[in-house]
Amino acid sequence: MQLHRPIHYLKSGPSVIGHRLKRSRPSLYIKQGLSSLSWSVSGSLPNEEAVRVSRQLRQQGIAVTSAEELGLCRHLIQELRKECVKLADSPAGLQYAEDRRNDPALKKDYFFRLLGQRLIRVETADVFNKVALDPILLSIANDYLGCYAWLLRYNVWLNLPVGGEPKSSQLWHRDYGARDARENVVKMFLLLSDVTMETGAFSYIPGTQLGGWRSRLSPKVSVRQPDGSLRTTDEDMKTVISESEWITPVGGPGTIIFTDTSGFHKGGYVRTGRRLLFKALYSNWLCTMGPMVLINHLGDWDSARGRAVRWACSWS
Ligand SMILES: O=C(O)CCC(=O)C(=O)O
Repeated sequence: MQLHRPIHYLKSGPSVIGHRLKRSRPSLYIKQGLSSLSWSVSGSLPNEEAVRVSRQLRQQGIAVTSAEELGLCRHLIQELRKECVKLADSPAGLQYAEDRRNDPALKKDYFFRLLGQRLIRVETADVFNKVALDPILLSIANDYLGCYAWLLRYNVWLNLPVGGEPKSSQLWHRDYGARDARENVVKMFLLLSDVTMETGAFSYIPGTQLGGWRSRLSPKVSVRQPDGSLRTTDEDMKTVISESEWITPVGGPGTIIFTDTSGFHKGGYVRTGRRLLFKALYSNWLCTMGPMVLINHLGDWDSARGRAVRWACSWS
């Protein structure tokens, strides 16, 4: 994939684990090279829908599908939903999941990470890591990234209405992390509630991912956050690209969005109700956003699932 120099929205993020690891573990360069070679020799997509999704992701930076269309295990997805709803309905869970940053300008009071805000240390296979490491989902990330990708993050997201104007990730932005040709990310959002415009749908400007045909889109910076990150309001985005071209997937539980968030995106502004989803982040590199999951052990499960799962956990 031909990548342009990142534009100003993609400036370096804060120093986090991934950045430190990158400097301290040169063997990761070798690992990454081997993973690309290995995928190019032995990687493949399991079905037609996965092929379509990967192709569309490459063209647009976003592709929408469903657990059913991709042929994911129905029982696993039902179990995931049950566990996530249980977490979202628990007052103690909400307290655990709250963003505890002190800075009111950065704190996301509308957003809860129900598996916690800290590094997740995996000692056993559970429904969350089984979904994040599902071979069909992994194959799409691998195909897009052109290697056996690393699973760097997963969590359960709950968004609630708090009123006021959209802020932070509810405004248009690009993610840190994809700073050069070596660092690409792809996120997978598996919706677990009915998601509409009212309940915080994700939006994306197609083609704005690194390497995309609109990668140089440069709307006005409407907000400069205290941490230096940049945001654009809907009004300013409309001046460079018509709203009719924005992609805002809506859908019920089981809807899946794959997206490269180096492109312009926003979401999670809930007017009424709530949004519940499962998110996983895959990368071909320890991107500057940093890993938030450390997989130590999955019991017998990982060896049974094969090469892609072993690679996905292999950075840690
Ligand atoms: O909550 C959303 O839909 C937006 C998510 C987002 O900004 C991100 O994943 O980088």
